[in-house]
Amino acid sequence: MPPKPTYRIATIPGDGIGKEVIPAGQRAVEAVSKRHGFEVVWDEFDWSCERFAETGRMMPHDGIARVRSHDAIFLGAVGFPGVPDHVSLWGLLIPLRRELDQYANVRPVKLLRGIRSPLQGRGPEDIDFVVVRENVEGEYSEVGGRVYAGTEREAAVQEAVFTRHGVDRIMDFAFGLAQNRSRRHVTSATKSNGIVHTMPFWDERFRAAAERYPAVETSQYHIDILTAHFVLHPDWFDVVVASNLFGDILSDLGPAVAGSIGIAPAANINPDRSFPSMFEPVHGSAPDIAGRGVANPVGAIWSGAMMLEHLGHPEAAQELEVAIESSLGSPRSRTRDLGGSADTKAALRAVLSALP
Ligand code: GGG
Repeated sequence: MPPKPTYRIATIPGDGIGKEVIPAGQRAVEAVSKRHGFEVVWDEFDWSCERFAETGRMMPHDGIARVRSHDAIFLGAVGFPGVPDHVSLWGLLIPLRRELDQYANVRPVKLLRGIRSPLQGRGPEDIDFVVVRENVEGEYSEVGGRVYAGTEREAAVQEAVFTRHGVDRIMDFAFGLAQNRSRRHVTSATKSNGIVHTMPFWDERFRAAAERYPAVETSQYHIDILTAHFVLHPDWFDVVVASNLFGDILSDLGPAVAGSIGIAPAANINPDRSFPSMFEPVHGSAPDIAGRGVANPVGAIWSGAMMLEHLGHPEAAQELEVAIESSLGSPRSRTRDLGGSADTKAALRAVLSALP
């Protein structure tokens, strides 16, 4: 008998509810791994704001080298009161995404059966799209600085960086994804009326990509009206391609119209597979509910499903997604953000017991 494939996954629970939802995601992945004949070995790293308080660093100097040869990374949440948010993000999440060249952040938005959208009259057939966020450049940039700090003349300058290489490859990723979906449509998020250099360039590269994918239909909207369309016409969208900042904002708004950010998954993908990809729920560390055992584990479990798909186990991933959806049918299996009464453990148990 051939040996079972074994995957080494680096887990970084991180901060706040990350520590509560990642163990739930691990249990769910293990449950399907048995049925699908592969094994998962977890290496846990305590990189977090707590570690920062003890050592002055979110992760050790050689942190990237320590996770570079894993098959994937499973991350919880980053950020906690006491450490400035830009310090925690630039000390952990952003270096991981950049140094492992995870340039495509894929964030599905789907209204699952059993969940009520806050939008009146909208059902699962109306909300099913994917936000593809450029993940390693754009508005998230270290270029800039402060001058005349602490004086009346103080000024802060922040440069956005959009390269042809970076924009073209995220466009190709988004169009490639759309080409394999039934609706074959890509919407670009822009702001080329106000942002006078980078966004007209983004639009130009979007048009160039559209020519390479004649089977895919396109639309583009300025980000301001696009947010309104997310609420008023979520059924217009299939794949939405956006810069780093716009994609971050849209991928919180999207899950909100699909019922809760607590269920939203994300994959930070290195498409050429020269580095491990990283899977994380979209939500943050939620300090207001951390430590109470009431966080929604679905975002982490669904991110685990995306990881299994990436590792080459689409059937296992599909089983998990179906189990998530069927578990959400009963209010007793849903956490409070979804109007239910379950705690994290009960919500996990419901997913596990919905597996075949
Ligand atoms: N699990 C995702 C997380 O912790 N996100 C924190 C956050 O603020 N991220 C900002 C970003 O993704 O750009």
